[in-house]
Amino acid sequence: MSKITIDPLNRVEGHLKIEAVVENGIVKEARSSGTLWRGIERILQDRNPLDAQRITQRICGVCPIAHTYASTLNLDAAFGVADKIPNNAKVIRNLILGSNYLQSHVLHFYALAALDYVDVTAAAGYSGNDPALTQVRRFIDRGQLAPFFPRYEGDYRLTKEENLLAVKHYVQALDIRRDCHELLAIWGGNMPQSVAIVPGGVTENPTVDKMADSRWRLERIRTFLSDVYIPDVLMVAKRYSDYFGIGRGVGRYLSYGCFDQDSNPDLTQRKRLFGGGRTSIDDLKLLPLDPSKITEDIRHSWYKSGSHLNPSVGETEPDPHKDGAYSWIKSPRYDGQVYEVGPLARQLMAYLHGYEPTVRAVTSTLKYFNAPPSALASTLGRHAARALEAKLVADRMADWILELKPGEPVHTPFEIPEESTGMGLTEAPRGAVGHWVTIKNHKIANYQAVVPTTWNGGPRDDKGQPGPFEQALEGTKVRDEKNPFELVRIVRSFDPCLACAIHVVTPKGNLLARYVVEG
Ligand code: NFE
Ligand code: MG
Repeated sequence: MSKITIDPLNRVEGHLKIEAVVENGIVKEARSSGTLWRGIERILQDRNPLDAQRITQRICGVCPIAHTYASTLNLDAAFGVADKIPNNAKVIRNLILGSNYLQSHVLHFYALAALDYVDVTAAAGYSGNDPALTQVRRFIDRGQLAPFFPRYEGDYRLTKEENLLAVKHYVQALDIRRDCHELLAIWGGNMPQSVAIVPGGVTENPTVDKMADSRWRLERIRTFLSDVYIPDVLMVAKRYSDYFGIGRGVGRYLSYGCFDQDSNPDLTQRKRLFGGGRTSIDDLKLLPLDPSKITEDIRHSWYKSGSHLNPSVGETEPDPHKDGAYSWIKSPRYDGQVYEVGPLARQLMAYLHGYEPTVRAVTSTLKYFNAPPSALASTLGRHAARALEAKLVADRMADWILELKPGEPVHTPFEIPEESTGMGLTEAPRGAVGHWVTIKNHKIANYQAVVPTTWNGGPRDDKGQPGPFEQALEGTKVRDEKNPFELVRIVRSFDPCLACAIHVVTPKGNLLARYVVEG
């Protein structure tokens, strides 16, 4: 028996530790641990409720829009304007969230995950005239190998030509991400930390100029998604097709649904582009979602708050020396059961709701790989779902832009009530995100956020059931314990973000950097 420790696991957005106990080459027990604390919920106490929209975005620079959207749905409900959002505002909110999805999915595949499959050293000695490959070759020649190294060795399977193509696309993806941010900024003002999505609507008015500007930027992104991102995922999937059978995990999926299409104040009934619900990969039946059944366990987390509480009455009391705890992440559960969230969960739900483009995409992908639906519950299934979703979102965004009506309202005024409660459920790029607020004396009395990486990366719950990362790792065959490719590929397929799940502190007060401002 031996133990593999991978710490930090992430390429960017660190502080996730994975420990795996391996016996006879198989992972017998895995532990997922968030190693730094997040205190956003406590920071929000006693503040003006409107601060939630600004402060919760600071949870993360990758998905701040998911937090501005969830906090705003939360405040729309608490302020009594959830059913009064003008159509223009609904569309602009969706365009901002959609742009954030696109940059996040492209970032994940190229910058965070693809290097587990692509051998960048193929660019060493490159003598052709492609500028991107020449640039990478210069980095390699100078020995400037980050972010490509350190890495695990021994399982790179693409041909030299395929590797070169993927490295070229890695560089191209950086430009496409900038396009996504610029597209977002047309409607959201800036990225990260947009100020445009506010309770009652948005702060940006549609104009013909902005609509035209968005359309041509979006077209460039759509071309990249169709001609580069999806073919690259298929190329990797062909060479590593055994990963359709690796990293299955819990096999139960949950999504709140996202991209609002009407203003039903009951978010579980609101019409959304991708409908919400729950399902299991084994029977693929669409099950309803009742948010009162969501709880967070803390038996193995460094908190002394009550356990198994619904987030509407959730608590965040740290206890850094607690016996038996091994993570700062809590363990969200639905009706006591473990669920995976993310693009795969969303697209399974969209499939079950009968969303035609998803049905077509899923059917043709399974046919292409001659695979049964159960193959989707896997490392490659998560990558495929994310890439397909990016295209489906971008396609709809092209239509949404044309639904905007310059000159029509974008906002409904509100007053902050003395007492109220709210709940905001939507989907971040990485999965289900929920914010809950209690307002007393016009101020925030309690605020709770339960985010995708809390669902996926949490530790064992009060009953000892392992979280989704842990379940996906347990039972995995590790070929070479010094190069545990299988484990990093599995966890990275979820696209973990630890800043979202918990927030950064420097417990010893270390000096990180000193800045001198001159002038
Ligand atoms: Ni920091 Fe986030 C997303 C949210 S993940 S990226 O997507 O909410 O936990
Ligand atoms: Mg929380």
